[in-house]
Amino acid sequence: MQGKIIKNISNLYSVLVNNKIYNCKPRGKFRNLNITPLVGDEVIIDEENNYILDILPRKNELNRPFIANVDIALILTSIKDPDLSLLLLDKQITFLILHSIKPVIVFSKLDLANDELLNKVDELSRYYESIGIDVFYNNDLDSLKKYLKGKEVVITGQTGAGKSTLINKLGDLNIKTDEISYALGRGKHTTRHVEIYNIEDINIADTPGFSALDISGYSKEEIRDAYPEFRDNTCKFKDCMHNKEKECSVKKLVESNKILKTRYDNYIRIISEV
Ligand SMILES: Nc1nc2c(ncn2[C@@H]2O[C@H](COP(=O)(O)OP(=O)(O)OP(=O)(O)O)[C@@H](O)[C@H]2O)c(=O)[nH]1
Ligand SMILES: [Mg+2]
Ligand SMILES: [Zn+2]
Repeated sequence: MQGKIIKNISNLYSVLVNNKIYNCKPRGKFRNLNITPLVGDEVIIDEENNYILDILPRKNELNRPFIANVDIALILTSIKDPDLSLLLLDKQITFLILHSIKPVIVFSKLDLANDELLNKVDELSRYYESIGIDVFYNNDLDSLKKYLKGKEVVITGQTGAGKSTLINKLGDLNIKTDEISYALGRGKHTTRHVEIYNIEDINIADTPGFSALDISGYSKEEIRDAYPEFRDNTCKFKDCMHNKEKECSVKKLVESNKILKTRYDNYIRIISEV
């Protein structure tokens, strides 16, 4: 039988087949091949013995969070508690583009911000939209729901940003959410597994949050090419890294505020980390 993995807790996978759930373990061959089934995978199961026998080819996959076959990733970005981190946002955007998944920003916790911060977020929204990344606010549920219609969605982002809260509101669900704890200065992770929820015709996966993202395994050039605003440059050198080069049209656009300074600074930081 063919079905879709909708939940994973340690080595147990919930596979949905015709509205019925089978809790399956992967066959030993996957471990030998070093393949891990992912939530979102289409799989063939042995429903008598509760085994995953095969995984169908994936459209795309992510390892942070672990998920396969998604159209869109909502990057939940709180602007306060936890504080807005543009580095984490830009890293996630780059990471998703490198994995052929459409990044969409959803800002949360606008109710906790003062006017100055709200103006800043407004400016950021306009910039990100200008480079082709759609932006929503987590209190605009109607627009978001319309936008996500018929899509396979994963919700990703910082711990405590409000991922589970948003899914609860979209679907009138009751996933566990919690106050973030600042004990030891680290947020507490409330969601600990990946699970897909079906809300009308939207499939949306909740995932555990994180507070840092490591984009290793990619070259500096790949990261450069994942910056949409660098693509139509008129730099002197075709392979310009927009970094140490003297004549660089991208750096000029940063100086004249046509390219957001924080986006550029985060680019330099990301390529220095890989
Ligand atoms: N003021 C305010 N609080 C919010 C908002 N969205 C979520 N919260 C609160 O933020 C806290 C964390 O929300 P969660 O939904 O658990 O966050 P999460 O992103 O799922 O966190 P992890 O599962 O740990 O990754 C909860 O106390 C929520 O009630 C918002 O827009 N405004
Ligand atoms: Mg959560
Ligand atoms: Zn350049």
